[in-house]
Parts: sequence; structure tokens; C-alpha cells
Amino acid sequence: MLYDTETKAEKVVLVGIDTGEGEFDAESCLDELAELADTAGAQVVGRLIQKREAINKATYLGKGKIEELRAYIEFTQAVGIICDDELNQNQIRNLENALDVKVMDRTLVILDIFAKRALSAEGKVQVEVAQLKYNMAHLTGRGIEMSRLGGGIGTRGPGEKKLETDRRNIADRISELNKELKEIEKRRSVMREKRIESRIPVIALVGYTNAGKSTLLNTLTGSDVLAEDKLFATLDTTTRAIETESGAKYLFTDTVGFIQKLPHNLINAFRATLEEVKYADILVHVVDASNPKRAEQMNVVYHTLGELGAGDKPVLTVYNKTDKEGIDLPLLKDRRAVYTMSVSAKNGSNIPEFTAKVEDIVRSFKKSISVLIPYSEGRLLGIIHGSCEITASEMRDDGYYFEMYADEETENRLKAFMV
Ligand SMILES: Nc1nc2c(ncn2[C@@H]2O[C@H](COP(=O)(O)OP(=O)(O)OP(=O)(O)O)[C@@H](O)[C@H]2O)c(=O)[nH]1
Ligand SMILES: [Mg+2]
Repeated sequence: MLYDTETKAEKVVLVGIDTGEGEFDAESCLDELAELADTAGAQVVGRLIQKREAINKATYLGKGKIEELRAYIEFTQAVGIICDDELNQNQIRNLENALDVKVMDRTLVILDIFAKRALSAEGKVQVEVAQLKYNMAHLTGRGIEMSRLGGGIGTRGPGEKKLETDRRNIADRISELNKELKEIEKRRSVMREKRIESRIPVIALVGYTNAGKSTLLNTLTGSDVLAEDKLFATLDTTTRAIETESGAKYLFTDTVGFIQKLPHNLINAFRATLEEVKYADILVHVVDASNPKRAEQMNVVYHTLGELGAGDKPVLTVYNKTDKEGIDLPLLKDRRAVYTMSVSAKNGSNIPEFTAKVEDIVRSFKKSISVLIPYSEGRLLGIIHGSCEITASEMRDDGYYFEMYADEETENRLKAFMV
């Protein structure tokens, strides 16, 4: 086809404010925004940063800078701008009036990427809720009109479905979706209960987007979770079981990556999915050691964990991608973690040591006990095999005898049979 307007990339100019505050400097914020824009299918044709003490409440940029941006847009033939901070309704309206192009922000782009990537029914509902809430709060009459006409970022819901733009219908749609979310949450909590019941240790892989969480899960389990050099390759949590050489079982859960300025709507919408992190026994914090901003990224991860109420979990920090050249050394010990180590998920180096360390940490929360289970209590064997690390066992006249490491809850349940 000669003229395919649907797939033609939107030309955009990135705009940021340098207040000298925040975890990242303005340039690297825009580097990341450029990656986000690219992932969302836009074509970045320029960038502009203004040094200011604070963001202008009415127009984001200062007056003079807006004029400069106007000329720049004309020069680059851009059809839109993406601001690095979440804009309010006024800022969007004023900028649109002054520039006569589509005005977007970081949040809108992240939501768009999430919409493209959502695969599961749950993910789709969560993203659509977040998108609609964003639209309710941000798009005034003109904004909605512009995006409806123009298409592109911010107009597509999950599965390339056109997003509802009629204000009256948006509210209805949100309440409909919220009902679905409640159902999903119920199902999820039943599944979680079952897992807790089985007492198999759950280890959640967390980290900045693109750190290599999915690759690590694949290496550990020989599975094929989608791993890509893209931001937010993973949206749905995937849980896989592995059995170590000593016969202990673990569940590893892969999660959505974190990013600075992760939209609040999105965190809320994904709360059910991210709850998995809260219920994990330990967290493995995967860090891209080759990223020059790794320290800042680590701070963002801890900040987000805190927001999710998972700030007090034991953490094992792994510097990943250590096979790459030109990594800034030293790789500092992470003071917030129980232990820090280096691996390469890609070529498998140090992975056996990693698994051993996970076992170590899980075991450090367990006690060595001996039990004698009468033959009539055979149902307890499931719990023992599932959650305990057995170091010795034999069949005796009066029952099964085990020496093993057990967590507190299992210990309590087996109290009557301890010897
Ligand atoms: N060189 C090298 N590349 C790696 C390593 N681990 C992962 N990668 C690459 O890094 C990119 C991101 O990996 P993913 O596993 O998708 O990262 P993720 O943390 O799951 O990312 P999101 O799901 O987007 O949050 C992919 O291109 C991987 O091939 C590693 O140990 N060495
Ligand atoms: Mg992933």
C-alpha cells in the first residue's frame, strides 16, 4: 500500500524541564522518554529542555520557550510534543492552543505501550481502566477531538480497540471494567491461597524495566517467557516452578518492570497483579549492571516497592548482564539487600551460585526439625514434600520419619508430630 496513514509514525518533539531535582538528570530522562516514544511507535524528530526552577502550572514551559518550541515544531514538521512530566488539563489546553499540535505526556505514552502489550484478559482490563481514567482527567473537549481525528498515541485501547472518548460513556465503561476487575481479583486471591497452602516458597523477580527479569526466569526454568530489548516487554505476571538439585521446590514469579514516574493510575490498576510481590517470600532485585544509570534505577525500584507495601521483604540483589563489556566498576554491595551478587542471565554464568543463594536465604527463614508422621496422617506428606527441605527420611514401624528444614507455619502445623 502506498499511503498507509495508520502505520505512519507520528513525528514528535520531546520536551523536558530541568529543575535540578529528582533521581535522574534531565538529559537521561529524555533519553528514556525517547525509548518510550519509540516503543509506542512515534518518531522522535527533536528534543528541547528548559532549565527552570519549577514547572509552570499553566503552560509547563515558560513563555519564551514556547515560542522557541513553536518555531522548532515548524522546522521539524512534528505533529505532536511529548512532555516528560504528567501534564494537567490546563497545561494541555494552553500548549495545544499555543502550538496547534497534539500535546502528550510521559504517562500517556506509557499507557499506550501497556495497551499494546497487554495480553491476558486481566492485563487488558487493568490497562483500559488506567487509560480511561487518564482521559477523564486530562482530555478536555478539544484534546479528545484532536486525538479522535489524529489517531496515534493515546487513542488505542488494549487489542488495538479504539478507546471510548465520549465523556458520558467513559464513566459507564469504567464502572463496568471495575466490576470485571473485582472478579479477577477474587480468582487471583483464590489461586494465591492455594499457593500459600502448598507452602512452596515464592520468589518474585523485580527490577527496572529491561533489566533482564524475564531472561533470568527463562534461564532458570528453561521456559520461554517473552524477553525483548524493549521497555515493558512483560505485563502479565508469570509463575514457574523449579526444582533444585537438593529436591527443594520454588516458585519464581516474573513481574512488570518499574520505571521512574510510573503513572499512579497504572500502579493502582495493576495493584492486583503487583500484589504477587507483596506475598512473595523473598524478592530478587534484578539490576542491569551495564546501564550507567543503574544506581538511580535501583532507587526507583526501592521507592516503588515501598509504595506497593513490599518495602520490608528480604531482597537478593543481582547485577545482571555482567557478560557485557565496558561496565562501570565497582559493582557496589547493595546495602538494602541481604546479599549482592553478579550474574549473566544470558550466558548462564553464576546461575548455579544464584540458585544456591536463593536456597540459602529461604533456608535462613527455616528451622531444622524432626518429625514422625503416623501412617494415618498421610495427608501431611504433601505439605512436607512441597515446602520442606528434607535432609533425611525413613519408614519406621510407627510412621514416616523426617529430618528437614521447615518454615514457621509448617512447623506449627506439624507441632504435634515433632520428635
Ligand atoms: N548481554 C546481556 N543481555 C541480557 C542479559 N539478560 C537480559 N539481556 C537482554 O536484555 C533485554 C531485556 O531483557 P528482558 O528479560 O526482557 O528484561 P525484563 O527485565 O524482563 O524487561 P521488562 O519485561 O520490559 O520489564 C533483552 O534484549 C535481553 O536479551 C544478560 O545477562 N546479558
Ligand atoms: Mg520482562
